[in-house]
Amino acid sequence: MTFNGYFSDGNELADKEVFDAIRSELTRQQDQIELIASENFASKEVIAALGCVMTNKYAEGYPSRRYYSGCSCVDVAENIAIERVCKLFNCKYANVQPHSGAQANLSVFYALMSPGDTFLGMGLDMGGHLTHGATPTISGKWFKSISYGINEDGLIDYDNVQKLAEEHNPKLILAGASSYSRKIDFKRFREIADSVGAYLFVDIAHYAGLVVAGLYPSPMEHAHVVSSTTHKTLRGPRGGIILTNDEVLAKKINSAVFPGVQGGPQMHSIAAKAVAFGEALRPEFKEYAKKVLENSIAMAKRLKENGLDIVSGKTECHMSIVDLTKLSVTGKIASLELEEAGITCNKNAIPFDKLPPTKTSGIRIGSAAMSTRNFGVSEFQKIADMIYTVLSNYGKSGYDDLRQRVRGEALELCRAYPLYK
Ligand code: DSN
Repeated sequence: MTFNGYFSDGNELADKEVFDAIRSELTRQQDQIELIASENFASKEVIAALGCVMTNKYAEGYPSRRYYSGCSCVDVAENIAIERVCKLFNCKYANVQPHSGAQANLSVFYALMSPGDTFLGMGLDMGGHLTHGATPTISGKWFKSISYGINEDGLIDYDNVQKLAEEHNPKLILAGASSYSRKIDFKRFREIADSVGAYLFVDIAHYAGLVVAGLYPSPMEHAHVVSSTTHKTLRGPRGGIILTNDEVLAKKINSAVFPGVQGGPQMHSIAAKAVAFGEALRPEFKEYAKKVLENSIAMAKRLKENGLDIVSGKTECHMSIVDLTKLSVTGKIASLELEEAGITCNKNAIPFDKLPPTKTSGIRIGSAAMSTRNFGVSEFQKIADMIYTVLSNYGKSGYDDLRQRVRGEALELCRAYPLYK
């Protein structure tokens, strides 16, 4: 395993215990079908930048305005990252320092609200993210968070969002989701926000790569502020970004990220973000995103042909939420059994789920990672059949052999499309 590229003496890690864990993780990634909708495979170049000497550098502040000397080289990397991400999303200002999506969201709250302020976010059980107001998080504890959700058809209930906005007069409305497979109407959200004088904050963590490719609506012309992670459909290193077209808000956000929420930025990670943004600017990335969407639609369609329900009836992005209520498996069992069969995904609540979040009645599947490995429509249709075979036979006689057979098929598929070779 010498792909790291940062030192070439073949001794990347003398620490055998840790190195063995890393090597095993590489093998796991190579040999399993990865359907976790929030995961992807960053390029070797991105991983090389992540493992570089910039990890040694403190650079509190922003390019040309640092609290430490010796920042000229990391300034170059951060400026490249900012310039590239602004070009990607067609926006004027970007902060590329958030260590994660959660840190990015916390920074936006810190910039735009005070403790006790009210905001609207999509409920966790309805497809929203933890940081969109769920009670165990700062977003739900330090602010008065009001949840909106989806209707019986599994679609965002915009009339209800309008009603809640009028009733609660929020300071901010947060649009975006972790498990919602349909296009979000950002224009409508902005109209609702304007009608009550609220900020519109959009979190596109899941959809960012598709937004870049023009395959999912861009919130940039509607939102006051946009956040994202960099490692999902955008296929970069783990991390967060915050974007805006408003100069005043951009300044508030910079102060909120540092010194408000974070200390020193992780400059190796910012260098890796710059590399990933460069990759996403290339025409090949649009081709990749097109495949992600085609593959996702094909997988959902095939699952439906097999008799399973997809929440909201279809997908318009890289992910689908599969409703398992017709089968005798919970989301928890399904994700465990599929892992045994060589397919990783996660349990996921379905709208109005009767089971607790630790069990759930659904799973969430996504196409971003295996599309990076060049799986096409026929491979994704095969994966849908494999999922159905495992879940519909769970607990029946001969099940263990059948699951083993699927494991073999998964391995064969993976070996046909090598990763990091
Ligand atoms: N936990 C991520 C996801 O799986 O959607 C979001 O941060």
